Amino acid sequence: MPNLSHLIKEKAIELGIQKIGITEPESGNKHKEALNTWLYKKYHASMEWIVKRKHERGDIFQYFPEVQSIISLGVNYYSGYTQNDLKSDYKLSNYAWGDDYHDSIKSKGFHLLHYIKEFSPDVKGIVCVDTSPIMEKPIAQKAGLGWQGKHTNLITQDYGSWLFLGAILLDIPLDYDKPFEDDLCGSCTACIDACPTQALEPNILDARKCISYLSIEHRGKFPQQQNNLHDWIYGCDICQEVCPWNKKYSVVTSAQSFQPREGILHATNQDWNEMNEDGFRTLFKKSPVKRTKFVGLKRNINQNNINE
Ligand code: B12
Ligand code: SF4
Ligand code: SF4
Repeated sequence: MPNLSHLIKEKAIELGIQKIGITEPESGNKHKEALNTWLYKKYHASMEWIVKRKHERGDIFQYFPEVQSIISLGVNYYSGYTQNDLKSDYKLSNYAWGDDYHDSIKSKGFHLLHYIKEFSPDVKGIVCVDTSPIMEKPIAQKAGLGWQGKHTNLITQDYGSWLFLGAILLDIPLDYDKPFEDDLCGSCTACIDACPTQALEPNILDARKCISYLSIEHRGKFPQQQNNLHDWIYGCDICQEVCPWNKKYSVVTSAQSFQPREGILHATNQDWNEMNEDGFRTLFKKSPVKRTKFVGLKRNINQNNINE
């Protein structure tokens, strides 16, 4: 009979998870230090929720003391469309064109946990997708999925970086995979050069300057020196669009739920400008765009109009 780690990987593929790796948790590592430095430099902008739970985010044992294994998951969301396929001049990040990934990946994670319980009924597990206080990118690197590019996102050799990440924390030991040791960015600096707001230093992002932060997480008016969203009304994909790994290795996902909604593809500038709260609610039902709320999206559209 194959061992549990092997069965988990087979089941994950069956569930539509393209990348999976298992790693042993460790505390007091270099990522904790990097997180603290990042926070000290105020690169987190107004994301106080990161500061509040920094001890857990920097040390997984503070979050789940019994953890013995971390299963890292990667799900491909590349739809095959580009920003040029949107009718309007406004741009909306491709991760938000379809259904909310938090729901679909959580559901896959819970299926997998349920499956593990068939073999190990007393196992304690936590399914994490984005919102748990853990560092999903360094975990994925340690579990062998790929490396953190200079734009800081996790890149894989077979899908590029258009992947959502998640993790399952378990209180049982499993077979651990080798970390991904190579940095396959080489001498490339395309992401750093293309970022219109100079938000990137190699491998480090200053969220205060990042359009993704400003358009999604920032609340209220924009600071004077950071009010150019460069046509983006939700998120920003520039540093990933220019990455040679995405240009060469993106694979169109088979998940229908990540395909762009018709209402997003076909909306004109006028449609965006005239959108009311009901229209927002209908178009973005079960979409990640809900995070910014109607007022946030309107603010972003208006700001782009001012800067035109
Ligand atoms: C906070 C957050 C943001 C913030 C800050 C982003 C950031 N880079 O930290 C904002 C709002 C800006 C953001 C934007 C986006 N995000 Co976000 N975000 C997160 C979140 C919740 C936490 C990330 C975190 O811990 N940041 C803290 C910093 C310190 O961590 P770090 O980036 O890993 O930093 C490392 C490096 O700086 C490194 N380092 C420091 N010095 C050096 C030097 C060298 C030489 C090296 C090699 C490394 C190194 O050390 C740090 C630790 O390893 C994660 C989910 C999660 N729970 O992990 C999603 C997550 C990272 N986001 C995600 C996505 C999709 C995005 C966007 C692409 C969305 C969009 N299109 O608009 C953008 C990408 C912007 C970008 N270039 O990073 C995905 C990334 C998937 C992937 N393939 O990597 C995640 C994993 C969510 C998910 N579950 O899928 N995000
Ligand atoms: S998401 Fe956009 S603004 Fe943020 S670092 Fe990447 S290119 Fe720059
Ligand atoms: S654009 Fe170049 S430097 Fe940036 S992440 Fe991709 S390969 Fe690395």
